[in-house]
Amino acid sequence: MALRKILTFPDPVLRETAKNVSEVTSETKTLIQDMLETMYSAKGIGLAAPQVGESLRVVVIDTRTLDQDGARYKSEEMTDLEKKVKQPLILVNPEIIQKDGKTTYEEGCLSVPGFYEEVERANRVVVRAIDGNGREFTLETDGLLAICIQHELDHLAGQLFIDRLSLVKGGRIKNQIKKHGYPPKEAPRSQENLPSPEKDKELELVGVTRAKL
Ligand code: QAP
Ligand code: CO
Repeated sequence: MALRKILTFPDPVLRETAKNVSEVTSETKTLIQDMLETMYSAKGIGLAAPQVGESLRVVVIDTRTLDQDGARYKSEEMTDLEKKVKQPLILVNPEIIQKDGKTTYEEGCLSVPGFYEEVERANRVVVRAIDGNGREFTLETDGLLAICIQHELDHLAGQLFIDRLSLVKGGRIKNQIKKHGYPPKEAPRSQENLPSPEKDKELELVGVTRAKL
């Protein structure tokens, strides 16, 4: 297993139309495992293959994952329909065959780190796909899982959540990123200034001891 590099907007690979997987091979399975590892490591709830530079119709999702502060994805409890879906969810060549209702959620994306905006989506979806073992299946769901599926399927069509905002809002974000790049990634606050032998040694080297702080 290996971590893969996550591409960020404006990388052109994110704009490509992903290709169907013709057969689930050992290579596909390795990609799926790597994507799961990469998603969990990045504290994400969903990842599409184009985000790791593979222009293929492969998606991994685990909406049970909570962010470190437990806040980002809290919202409601899982719905009954969501609970019926086994996670992590692997979707190869997925198609939304039915959708209805409307819902909004403050979405983010590992390929647009640090930006979060309300996006409108269908409330309930029915999806047909192939699983990680090459078997076709159909699922029905709603809640955060349905939102995440729609977000990830957008990636397979070269679409990002910032394309679904108003021209003004989306344009501002895109221009800001192109001009100034991404905001510095915040360090895990809980670890930053904790006393530790490593930190003490670091301070010693600059001639400071913890008592003087
Ligand atoms: C898509 O997004 C999604 O900016 C998955 O600094 C998001 O996993 C679907 C993440 C919300 C439905 C609702 C984003 C992690 C993770 C960041 C993600 C960040 C760290 C995003
Ligand atoms: Co995304």
